[in-house]
This record gives sequence, C-alpha cells and structure tokens, in this order.
Amino acid sequence: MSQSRLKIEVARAALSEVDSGMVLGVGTGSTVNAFLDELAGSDIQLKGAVSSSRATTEKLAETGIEVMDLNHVGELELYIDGADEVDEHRRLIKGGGGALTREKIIASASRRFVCIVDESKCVKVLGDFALPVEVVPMARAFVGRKLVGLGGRPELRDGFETDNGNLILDVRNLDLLDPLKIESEINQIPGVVTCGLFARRPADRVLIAGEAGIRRLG
Ligand code: ABF
Repeated sequence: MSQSRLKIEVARAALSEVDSGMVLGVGTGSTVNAFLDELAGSDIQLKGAVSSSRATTEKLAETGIEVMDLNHVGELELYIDGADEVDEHRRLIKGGGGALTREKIIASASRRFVCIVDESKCVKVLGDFALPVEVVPMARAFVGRKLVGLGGRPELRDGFETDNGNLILDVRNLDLLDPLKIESEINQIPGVVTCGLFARRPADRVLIAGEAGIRRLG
C-alpha cells in the first residue's frame, strides 16, 4: 500500500478518537491534512480547533472549521498530530514541517495527544531523522556550538523561517538513547525556543497504519 494510502487509513482511524462538540488541537503535515479531509467527510461537528501553524489554519478555513485562540479555550481535551519518528515508548521526533513550537505548546495544553503515522515513521531508537531545534536568530551560531558540544552536527535549514520568525537547526549524530536527558539538555541552552524531541511530553496514543492494518500504542 502506498504511503499516501496509509496516511488516509490512519487518518480515518483517528476519527474514532474525536467527538462532536470538541475544540480540537490540530497539528501540521500531510497526515494531519488527510485527517482533516476525512473529518470533513464525516458527520462529526467540531465546536472549533486550535491550530499549530499557518498552513493548518488555511486548511481548517477550507474545511469551514472555526479556528480558536488557545488563550481563550484553556485545556484542550484532544490533540491530533503527525510525527517524523516514533519509538515504542510513544516518544517522538517532530518538526520536519517546521511547526514544532506551536505543536509542542498545544500537545502540552491537551489532556490527550493522539499521534497518527504510517509505519515508515516507526524506529527502535530515535535519531535517524535529523532533530529539528528552533532557535532565536541572534543565537544561531551560539546554539550551534553548544549542540556540537553535545556531539551533534547542526545544519541551518536554509531559507526557512518558522511562523514565529525563528530559524531551525537540523541536528544529526546526537545519541538519543536517552531522549528525556537530551531533550532537557537542549531545552537549557539559551537561545533554544523548542527542541523537536517529544519525550517529556510523549504521545498518549500512537495509531500506526501498516500493510497489516492499524496498530495502536497506548
Ligand atoms: C508534524 O508532522 C511535524 O512535526 C512533522 O514534521 C510532521 C510529519 O509530517 P507528515 O505527516 O507529512 O509525514 O507534526
């Protein structure tokens, strides 16, 4: 089955997590877009959504779902989002799409975070995918040096600015055997806005679409 077909399968499976009347936290990426398409075709009527990026805001507008301000809705019941990598402990690497800061904010402000992926995202140990780190522009070189000190090989994401006006360093070669420790260490570096490791706040459930159907973690 093609990857795009698997994304539709897992998007469809995620509908069972959603109730009408909810204010839903909505992530970013092609799997989330497939989920929004499936949602539009269902009889689920949301009260509104909190968006993790300009791209998702545009997609929500297309599907006629009211976009709401997180400051006005308080804790969310549910957040649906994709990921770039997921391990068996439901810890994630996110940020390939550059929306990691708002994604992590909304995931942390949600009672439940359900992550939807195709099987190509599943790994034993995180780190094949370069770890995105959002940084304040004036601190790019400083943070880069600190990441080298942690064993990383940071690379500036060329020509990319986040929705928050920041830059992204994609970091290879980090030892992510203990993602909690590395996430905390990177969070401490002055100038870092967000680390793309979701280990301190993992997904509560991961839905994984594969050839054999949908597998559930959590
Ligand atoms: C988003 O999901 C990003 O963090 C991550 O890059 C993306 C994965 O995108 P896709 O669903 O298109 O593979 O949350």
